[in-house]
Amino acid sequence: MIKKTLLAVVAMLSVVSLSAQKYEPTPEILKAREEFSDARFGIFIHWGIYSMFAQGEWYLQNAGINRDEYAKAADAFYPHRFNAEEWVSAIKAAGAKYICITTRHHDSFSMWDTEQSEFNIVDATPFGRDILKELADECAKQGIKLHLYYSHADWSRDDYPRGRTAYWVTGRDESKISWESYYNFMNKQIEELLTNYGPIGAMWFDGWWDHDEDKTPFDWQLDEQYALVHKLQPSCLVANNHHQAPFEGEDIQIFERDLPGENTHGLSGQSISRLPLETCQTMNGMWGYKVVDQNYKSTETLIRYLVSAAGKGANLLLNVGPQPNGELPAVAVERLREMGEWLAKYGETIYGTDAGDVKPQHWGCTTRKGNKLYLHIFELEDEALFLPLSCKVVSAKAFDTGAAVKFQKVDGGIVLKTGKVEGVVDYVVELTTK
Ligand code: FHN
Repeated sequence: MIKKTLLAVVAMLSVVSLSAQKYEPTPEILKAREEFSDARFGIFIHWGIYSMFAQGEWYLQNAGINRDEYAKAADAFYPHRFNAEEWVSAIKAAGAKYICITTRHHDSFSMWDTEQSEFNIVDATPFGRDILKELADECAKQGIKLHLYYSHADWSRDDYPRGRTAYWVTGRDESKISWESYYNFMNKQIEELLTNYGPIGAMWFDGWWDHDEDKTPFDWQLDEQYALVHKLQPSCLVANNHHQAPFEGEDIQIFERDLPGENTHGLSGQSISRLPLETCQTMNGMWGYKVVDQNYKSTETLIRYLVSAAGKGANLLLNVGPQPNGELPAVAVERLREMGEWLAKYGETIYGTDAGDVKPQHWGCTTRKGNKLYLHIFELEDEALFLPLSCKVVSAKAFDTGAAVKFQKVDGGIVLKTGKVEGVVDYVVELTTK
């Protein structure tokens, strides 16, 4: 009896020490993290059969309908205007450096030719094309990185252990719930994604929160899954949108609809780690295509959001929800083009920068690259600006015209004689420092 208890304790301790094992990122991962941070701007794509209902990607759960009735949309999904070349060109023109696409969202529909389920774009639709393959090939051709969104939560499969969402979705056979089967299914899908689609920049998981209110903690067996990702592609970063501070084994910290340190949407506000940071944000109000949502943010707002993310040392992953016909909405394409025009001029002050020496202020924010400190002034009522700085400022000039900007050294920093700033998207002043 004593022997048995001792063995159980030893077994328990080894489980604890295994799961508590510290993740040591490899040199490949460290390099990939750096490249990721340097990119500063990516485009998120939420696309699936939910676009057919045109009510956003949560339609199945929000309507609380029968999963088999919902699945019939697949048989009519024929996005004949999908053109990977057009998508990638529009995204590149925006100045974005990577694309993150939903390979399988919570509704369970897979957007690639998976062997693990018939409910996928090749087998279940008359379209029959592997859009992920087309996109991956085009990304490789145009030299832009591809990241893959993958949902942990699932609202259609019988074997998925029910979480706190999709309670009202009917048609699922509760007697078939099996974590083992579901976990195996996910890992086989991940293996396909990381084997058949070329180099993948990051796996972007989402849905952990479906079990965040369980009485007994739900074990997603993430350690093993993250190890699988790194084994299949040693440079592939792991991100998980669990709305918590990062877990062991993750390479990116995600914030949703809020910049790091802010929490206006109730999904962020978690402590900020030293990992590369990324904020995902919608261009209108929803992730998946929603016909009534034409409330697109202005180009000025989007540019300032990108700049503000950079000012906090974070990337912006800006979402576009393609239409059911496969096109990106025209307004979204226009916003992308205008952001690209701005970045073509001011990209130097965004890409490859770190958060600047002065933390975000009511007037704007700062970014830094080497000995250049960039002030991004959105609006300033006063004629001059006090900057608390510990470094020495050698010169100051307007970034776009090169005209010198006068400044005066004072206790604890400098006073920059900018004049009032109004009616511009972002007045950038470049300081050379020592
Ligand atoms: O439920 C999803 C939602 O549909 C969307 O994919 C966003 C993107 O960050 N993440 C989840 C909510 O946290």
